[in-house]
Amino acid sequence: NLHQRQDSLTECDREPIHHIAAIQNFGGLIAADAQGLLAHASANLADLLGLAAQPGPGTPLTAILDPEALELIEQAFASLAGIDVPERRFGLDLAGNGTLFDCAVHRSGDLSVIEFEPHARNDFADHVAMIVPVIAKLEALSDPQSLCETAARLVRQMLGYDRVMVYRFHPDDSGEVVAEEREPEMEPFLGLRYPAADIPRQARELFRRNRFRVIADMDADAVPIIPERGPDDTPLDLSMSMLRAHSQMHLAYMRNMGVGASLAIAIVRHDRLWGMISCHHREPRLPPFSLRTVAELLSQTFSLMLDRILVARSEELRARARELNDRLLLRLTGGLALADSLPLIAELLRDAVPHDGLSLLVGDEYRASGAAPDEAAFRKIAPLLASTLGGGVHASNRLADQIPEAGGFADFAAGALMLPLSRASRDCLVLWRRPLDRTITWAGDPDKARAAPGELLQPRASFAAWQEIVRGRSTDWDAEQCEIAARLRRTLIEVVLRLGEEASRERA
Ligand code: BLA
Repeated sequence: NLHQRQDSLTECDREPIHHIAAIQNFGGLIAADAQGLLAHASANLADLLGLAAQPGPGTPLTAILDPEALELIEQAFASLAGIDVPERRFGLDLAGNGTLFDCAVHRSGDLSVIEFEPHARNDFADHVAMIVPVIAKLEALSDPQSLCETAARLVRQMLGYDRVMVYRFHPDDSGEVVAEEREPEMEPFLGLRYPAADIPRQARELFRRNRFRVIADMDADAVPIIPERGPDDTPLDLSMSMLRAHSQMHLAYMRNMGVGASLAIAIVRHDRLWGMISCHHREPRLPPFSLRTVAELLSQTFSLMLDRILVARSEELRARARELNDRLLLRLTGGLALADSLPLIAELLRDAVPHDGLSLLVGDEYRASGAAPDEAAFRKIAPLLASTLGGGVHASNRLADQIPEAGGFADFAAGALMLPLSRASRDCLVLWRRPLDRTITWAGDPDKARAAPGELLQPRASFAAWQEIVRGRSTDWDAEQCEIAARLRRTLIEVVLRLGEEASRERA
């Protein structure tokens, strides 16, 4: 069972990635307590700042940092807004020796964390200059797909990775590459699906909070944080760090994908991960912090635009569904037989609730369209629907899990959205969806996609595993689609009731 599999915590889900006690080697980290005394530092601190020796815990920051820089850093801490976004200061002469650094500061528990990396002196103004035209290009768009495609193009123009993808999460936490820009010789990933397990639960939660990830070099040695554990015997919490070193599992996965450097930006909508912009490069790569900050701004604009487009679109769909509902009601009360209303119902649902087939059973009459079981097959399951699934709207991505008799037509009608039309009878409308493994094709050589156990860190193997999980399942019916279907059901029930009353009045 898909949901059982997802609910069972795996080893991957348990790895405490925020306590890794190491950072990537392109920057340095200082964590100080409320008294301004050093609590932790990355082992490369002396090197980066040109100090005579690595300062130990308890060293006052005033003995490490230049007073002017420290003042600016303190101002940055004072500006922290209490939200999970670091304050940034560019071009600080941290040690007062003329070497400039770009800095990000945030608080981790009681500690104040300063992260820094060499300043990108020459390109700084160029990065600022990109902002307005890039936002203007995104603002002009009005549908999600062109928003994703434009974002992929702009991010690739801006950051220059070999591959930039917009990756969209589905309700079951699996994901799909919905837009891609890549070097021509790179194998296309567009349309590929990945199982939920490729981003373990805690990594997902961390990614939702700390939305910007860069891995500069998959093969670089991480730099330890010293001491590894603080006075309370726990490692520094690196949840909001920008330099944190990454899990070896993830690095292995990326290497297996042929990725030498990556950058990932989470797209969050309604507090949930909607998707991400994921960049891959074959060689090590690190865009300067100022450029990463512009990319972050682009992704925030993307999120706002996406929300605007999706809200407008769902209002439009609902309005259209209401209108068609009214038309249906009018035709039905005007004498159209319920059983003959299937084409109108199909039109009503076409855009609002995508489906591949419909079944309608009213009294003795069965009508079907598209990928739907024939009358004999449907009549076999009809008595079981209400008894097994209850009287309300029921959504399933594999009906055969609940009703084994539905297995007979599951190769073309696997998922079902069931709308019972009366308590007493078997009348019902069912929307069908094809199984995913019949509708999605693997872009590469399918023979390479067979997973052997233990190979799951290979993306092809992982994709094959995903195909195994979804075998015989349709896409999920989302909440909005169920709501539109429920509204249609109320209309139909109203008609059934009204016709029933009229019939009994005629009899009386
Ligand atoms: C993290 N895995 C991630 C992240 C992404 C992916 C986006 C978080 C962002 C990041 O840190 O880069 C997965 N990236 C993808 C996918 C694509 C992509 C699917 O570009 C598709 C194009 N990963 C596994 C398995 C494990 C695993 C089986 O596949 C189990 C051990 C682990 N993934 C794993 C871990 C992290 C991760 C531990 C967190 C890494 C960290 O933050 O330290």
